[in-house]
Amino acid sequence: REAIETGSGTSTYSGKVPLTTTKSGTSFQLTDSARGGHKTYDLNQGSSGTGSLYTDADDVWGGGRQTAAVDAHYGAAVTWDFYKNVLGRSGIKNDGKGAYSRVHYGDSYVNAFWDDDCFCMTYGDGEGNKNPLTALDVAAHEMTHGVTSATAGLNYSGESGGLNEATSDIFGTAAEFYAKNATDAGDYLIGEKININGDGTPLRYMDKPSKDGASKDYWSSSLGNTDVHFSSGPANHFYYLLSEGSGKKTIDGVTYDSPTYNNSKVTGIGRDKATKIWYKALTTYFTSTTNYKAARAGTLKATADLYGSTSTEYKTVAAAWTAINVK
Ligand code: ASN
Ligand code: ZN
Ligand code: CA
Repeated sequence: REAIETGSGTSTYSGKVPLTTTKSGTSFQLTDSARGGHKTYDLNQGSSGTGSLYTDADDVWGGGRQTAAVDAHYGAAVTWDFYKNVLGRSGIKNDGKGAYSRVHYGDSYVNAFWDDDCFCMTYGDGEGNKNPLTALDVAAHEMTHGVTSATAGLNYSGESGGLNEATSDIFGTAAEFYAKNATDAGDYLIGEKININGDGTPLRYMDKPSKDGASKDYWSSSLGNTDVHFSSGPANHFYYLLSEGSGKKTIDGVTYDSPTYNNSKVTGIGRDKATKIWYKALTTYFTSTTNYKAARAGTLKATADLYGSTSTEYKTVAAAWTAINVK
């Protein structure tokens, strides 16, 4: 007999968190039956197969090999809840079914990824196996690759690839804010918890993407020739501007300073509306070949559907695209 249980865990990056588990016989496993049966497995430094499903005797998780699994299982649950409660989507394919996570991939592997073939997320342990890539925004970023694949199917190269990457950063960030986790508060930074640069700086910045030294702040005709993790910059910047507006702003202790291409002033409409607009565009108007110009048109249509074509929201979406040089 199996029953849905509420356990708890001590994570790497999110403090002490609740975990939804399943009791099987006398032990508990990382199977989230409240969220489509999403499971978390230990690859134990391997790089293929499914690994072993995590089990525990008392449903209090963490320590040793369990710690990264706590982050991954919690991150998948938060992302599931974000999609369900904010966007009305039930799972990656909107079919109520869970996926699975694999942690402890490889040796000193400094990345995490979504794979359409296994329909799963995988996390490395970082340099020296010391900083697993399991932070909340990273988990939501990877899971969102599954959502993009199941919806618009944005091709992972050229401008559509940048929009694919930005979609993962956008909902990764929205999910992080949604979590209201006291240890990993929401911000417009990507991967700020995983110390991927060794100096505490985040992987990416949405207010001014060029702060990472490689991402673009604005659209240009050569944008499609840059790596998708850098051509995402202008769309991340669009989302920040649409949410919070241009110029200086401090949110929960983090100071942002967002420039615009034409020195225009953008007044944000708030993150919740920006998130709903991007989601409606992604699931209604974006296709595999959507480029930046088509993304402007698609988000404007989505905004007209949601708020009307004479709304402040509509005008601000137009202004935010113009502010990243998409006319
Ligand atoms: N972590 C990377 C990403 O999700 C993996 C990749 O390059 N696809 O974008
Ligand atoms: Zn990605
Ligand atoms: Ca973040």
